[in-house]
Amino acid sequence: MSARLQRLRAELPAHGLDGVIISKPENRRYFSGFTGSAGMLWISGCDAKLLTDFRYIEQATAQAPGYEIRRHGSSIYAALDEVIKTGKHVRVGFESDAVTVDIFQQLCKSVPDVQFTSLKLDHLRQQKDEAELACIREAVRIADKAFTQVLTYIHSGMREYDVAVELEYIMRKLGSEKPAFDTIVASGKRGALPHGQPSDKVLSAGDMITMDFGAVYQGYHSDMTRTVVLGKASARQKEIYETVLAAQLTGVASVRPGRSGKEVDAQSRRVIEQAGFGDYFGHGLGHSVGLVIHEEPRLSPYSESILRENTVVTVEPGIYIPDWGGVRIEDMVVVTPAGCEILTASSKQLIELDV
Ligand SMILES: [Mn+2]
Repeated sequence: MSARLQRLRAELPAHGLDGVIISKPENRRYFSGFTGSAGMLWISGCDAKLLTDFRYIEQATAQAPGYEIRRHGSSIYAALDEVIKTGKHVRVGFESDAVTVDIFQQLCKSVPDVQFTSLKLDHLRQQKDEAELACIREAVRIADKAFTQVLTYIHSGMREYDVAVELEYIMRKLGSEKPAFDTIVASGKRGALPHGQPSDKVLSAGDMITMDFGAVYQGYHSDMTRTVVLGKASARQKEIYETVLAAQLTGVASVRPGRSGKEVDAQSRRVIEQAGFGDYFGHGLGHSVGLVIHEEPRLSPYSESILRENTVVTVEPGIYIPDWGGVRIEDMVVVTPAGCEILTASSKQLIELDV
């Protein structure tokens, strides 16, 4: 944690801040190790304090050894006022992407002698360290294994719900803390919905089935998508699948440090456009993943963010044709000095399942 705290403290002077209040759960966890659901950090040049309530004192003491743990009573804001006053700090940062208007008004009322400045801290989590990468690899491994297992379970006559529930059950049994997000299973024409929630639609021969799912291991997420076909693929299904696969491979090949999110997106998107399906790929190519399922930087036509080493991103092009269906293929990759390493191990060849 101390390297992370050092990087955070190094940011303070540039913002003219004496200290910062951290309330976003993922940042609270990242900078302290504390995984409880309530509490705030107060970090200044010399202070590292964790304010939480009765329920979490023991846990916080064990998880955040570098912090002074303060138990607050009915108001965490009153406790915050005490802590900040003790240090005589006046310019205080807060996370504007996490603090609601209500909380901000409460802060201003309860901690009156302070000048608040908004800032954002998520970029400090962009480059993953070895411990984080190990957790991500495990989350990826669980999802890969669940995919292999669920293929033996899928057959015609079952509902999309059944596939989604089975995937989530297998991942839990393999050690996932929870689903990384609401599992997507979209089959047949419903495959045209990029984020199709599983429904009671019954799977039948000839359906393509898009499954987008992930595991969580020690707070870190994985995210993968595969599209398979129930029975033999038609020529059209093969054509669209191969186009998405070519775009996916091109996207992966263009990930490297120094590239912007929009450059990588453009390389992959061009493959789909040149095949004549440009109108049917309406979302960005990918996103970063870590303690949160969708993190910055994104890979999209609008992303000026520059990829850096040890950033973990998804590469997930798709083609979605209304009243026909869709295909998406998604891997997670980690940016390396020369390019990237693909984390997701599952095959990307089109799988034809027995009906
Ligand atoms: Mn994704």
